[in-house]
Formats: sequence, structure tokens, C-alpha cells
Amino acid sequence: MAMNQNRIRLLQKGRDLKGPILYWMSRDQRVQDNWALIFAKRLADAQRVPLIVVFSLVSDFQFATERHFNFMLKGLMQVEKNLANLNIPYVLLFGEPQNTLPGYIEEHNISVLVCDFDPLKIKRLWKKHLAPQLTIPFYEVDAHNIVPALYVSQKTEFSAYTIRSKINKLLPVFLERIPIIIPHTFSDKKLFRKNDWDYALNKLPIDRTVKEVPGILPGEKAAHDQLEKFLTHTLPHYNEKRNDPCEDGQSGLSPYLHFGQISAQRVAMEVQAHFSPDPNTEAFLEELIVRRELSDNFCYYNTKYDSFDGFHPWAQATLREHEKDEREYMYSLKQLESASTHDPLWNAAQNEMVIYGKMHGYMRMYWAKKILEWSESPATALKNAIYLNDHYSLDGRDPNGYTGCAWSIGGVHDRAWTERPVFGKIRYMNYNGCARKFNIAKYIEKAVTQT
Ligand code: FAD
Ligand code: FO1
Repeated sequence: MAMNQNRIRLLQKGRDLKGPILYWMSRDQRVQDNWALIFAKRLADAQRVPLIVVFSLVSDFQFATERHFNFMLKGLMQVEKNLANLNIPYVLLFGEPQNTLPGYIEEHNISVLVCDFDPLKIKRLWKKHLAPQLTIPFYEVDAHNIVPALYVSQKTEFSAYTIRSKINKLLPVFLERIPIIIPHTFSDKKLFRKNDWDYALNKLPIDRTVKEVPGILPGEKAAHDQLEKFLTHTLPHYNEKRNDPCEDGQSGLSPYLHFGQISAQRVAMEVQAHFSPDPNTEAFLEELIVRRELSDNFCYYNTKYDSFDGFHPWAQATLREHEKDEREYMYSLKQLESASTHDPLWNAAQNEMVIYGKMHGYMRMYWAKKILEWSESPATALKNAIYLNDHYSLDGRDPNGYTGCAWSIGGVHDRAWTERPVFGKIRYMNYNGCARKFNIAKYIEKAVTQT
């Protein structure tokens, strides 16, 4: 079965050499259902050469802490085992890719480099600094999106409404069977090496004040177990329960999707295989496919995705107009981080994120919008919301997060609403609105005493 060429981009041409193929794994940290790995394997099979997978571990990754690194690294240790069973060596390098990969490529006479797609600035910078050091072909494969981000649209989409029809038209083509990775024939024992997981897990110079989240298991297997649990118990009530923070009504898949430990395409295909379309599957696939891929679109085509300047002109204007409005309450990052505001509902949401690494999706909107209301400027509000979300949320540092914060504080992908102090025409949410939707006391209780 030929692989859809629209998933693949040749970033840079190179000389035609004979040597192992290297897949530099970054965003899609899994073996099965990984189009970048599938593409690299095909190249290695065609050239009858070894296939190697490498991961470049960077210790100062965007406010990431022990909570995130250990979840990711334990998942990568499973990747190493799964690949070894397929005769594919997995190599853990330490440092920025532009400093680690050229040496490895030289030393092992690599003939082609394959990487996975990621819209974030940090990844594009790594590739920009790496490419000039390469003389071999350098490919990028979108293994994260069902419809490849750069194929579905070549510009910043205005809203879910505008990208939805483009995605839906292409789903039948891209929701296709995914080939299984089988053991690699052309392997070379010498290419295997012992990775220093002890150093990675315990000695990496990272912020270790934010501890691992209790009760959530990392890795490809745990991700599939979570999917199974979601399909069996939660999806049948998703539409009515997903916005009630007192309910366990969401999939809980975001940490696994963020680290690429499960493929969104696999999730979508499992939903379609087990359920006929109904309001629950439709609502879930809207989030999983349209909303998630809209985030990649926003972050790729709007490089100011994490700043006030990335908001639409109408939003910047209205927020500027109200920047000097009297704030009834004002909180510093410290006060927000320690959940010591006057609002018990907001404090509970903040604590849920700090303790459990995951704030309920509905509360995230309320949480971010209150930060706008209680900060001295929208720019500070955005900065603090991103910092807290990336520092404590297991699924943080993700295009969904930057887009979620920009939606809440800057009305990105949203429309203008009735004008009011501080918010201007940005959609407003308040405590009474929450009280009408769910039992606040029950959520406050649950948020800090989850089983
Ligand atoms: P489910 O409802 O089960 O959704 C399944 C998947 O669909 C999610 O894992 C996610 O990949 C996607 N999805 C769901 N809602 C959205 C959305 N609104 N935008 C984009 N994709 C969506 N999501 C993150 O993955 N990381 C973040 O750091 C993050 N920060 C957010 C910050 C704010 C202020 C807001 C308003 C939203 C944020 N979101 C973030 C989006 C959304 O809240 C989470 O994806 C969702 O709550 C994750 O839980 P779940 O997987 O159980 O959700
Ligand atoms: N990607 C890497 O290639 N190397 C890293 O060391 C690395 C660390 C890291 C820590 C926390 C985190 O949330 C993500 C991290 N990522 C790393 C990136 C991740 O793989 C995703 O690609 C992006 O964060 C999502 O786009």
C-alpha cells in the first residue's frame, strides 16, 4: 500500500548515499501508528539498510518539570523495548538536536534523516539550525494530524467553522488503514547501545519541584488502555457529561496525545469501528480532529501564538481600550500559582492542575478568563496563564494549550461578544454562569480529593 505523499515533506535535498536510515523521533513518541516511522522503515527496506531511531533529550524544554520528563521518559523506555523487538536500535542523545544529530549522522554514515512534524517555534528553530549542517536528504512527516496540517490549509484559519469542511472533505482519504511495523531484516548489532536512562530519569538538571502525577501510567500500552476505558464507559455519555467538571466525562487522552504515545488517527478509527455516528461520537471527533488540528494550524501559521500580538486586530483593539479599566481584584503570578484568590472555584481548578496535572476542560476556560480579569494587562495574563499551564499540566507545552489560552484571553477562533469592563468584547464567563451549569461545591470537593 503506497503511503500518501501529502503526509511527507522534503525539507532539504541531499547526496545519494548508501547507509542506515535515521528517524529522529520527537513529537510522535510511539512505534505503532507512526507515519514517520513507517516512512523511514520503507526507505530502509528499499535500500536494504538498517533503520535507527534517535531521540535528542533537551533539559530546558519550556518550563517542563520532573512531572513531564519522567512521564515522557518512561514512555520512551517502552519505545526502546518495542523497537528492540523489531531489530530497530533506539538511541537517546543528550542536548539540542542541532548539536547532537550531525555528529551521530557523520559517525554512522546515515544516508537519510526523517523527522516528525511539529508546528511549535522551538521545533522549527531546531530544524532551521540543523538543516545547514546536513548534506543528506532531510524529510518531515506529519505523524500527529489525521489530515496533514500543511496540506489541509496553507493559511491561518479564522475558526473551527472554516477548517471543519476542509478537514471533513479529506477525512475519507486520510482515515485510512495504518500499516503495522514488522521486524526489520537489515539490522546491525553494532548499532545497538545501552542508553543512560538512570541519568535521564534522575540526574537531568531540570526543575524537580513539580512531582509526577499520581495514578496515571505513561506509555503506548497505558494510552491504549485509557482509550479502551473511554470507549467502554465514557464516550456513550460524552456529549452530556464532557462539560460537567463534577463528572469524569472526558477521555483523559490529552497527555498521551501530547507526547504522541497514541495516534489521534487510531483513536478516531477505534471510535468509528465501535460506534455508529451519534451526538456523542460527533462531539468527541469534533474536539479530537477539528479542534486539535485547528490548534496546529494556528501555531504553525501564526508564530506569535503565545503572545498578545498573535491576537486578531479586533481583539487587540478592544483589550487595549479596556486595559486601564478598574480591576476589582488583582493577583500576581505567585498568588495565582498558590491558588490564593478570593474565588474558591478558581482556586479549586488551580489546585486540581497542580496536584493532578490536569484541569477539567470546562474549568480551563473559566480559569484562563479569570486570569485576564485579575491581571494588570492582557499580555501579563496570557504570559501567566501559559506559564502555569505549561509548568503544571501534563498535557502542557502543546499547540492545544497555546490556542486554548489565546481563545480564552484573546478571542482567537471566537467572535466578539457584548462589551464589558476589562474584557472588552472578549467572551466573558463568571461564577454564576458555572453555578447554573454544575454543582460548584461538589467540584471544589472533588478537585482536590480525586481518587
Ligand atoms: P477530551 O474532551 O476527551 O478531548 C479529546 C482530545 O481532543 C483532547 O485530548 C485534545 O487533543 C482534543 N481537544 C479537546 N478539546 C480541545 C480544545 N478545546 N482545543 C484543542 N484540542 C482539544 N489541551 C491540551 O492538549 N493541552 C493543553 O495544554 C491545553 N490547555 C488548554 C488551556 C485552556 C485555557 C483551554 C481553554 C483549553 C486547553 N486545552 C489543552 C484544550 C482542552 O481543554 C484539552 O485538550 C482537554 O481538556 C484535554 O482533556 P481530554 O483529553 O480528556 O479531553
Ligand atoms: N521533544 C524532544 O524532541 N526532546 C525533548 O527533550 C523534549 C522534552 C519535552 C518535555 C516536555 C514536553 O511536554 C515535551 C517535550 N518534548 C521534547 C516535545 C514533545 O515531544 C512534543 O513534540 C511537543 O511538546 C508538542 O508539540
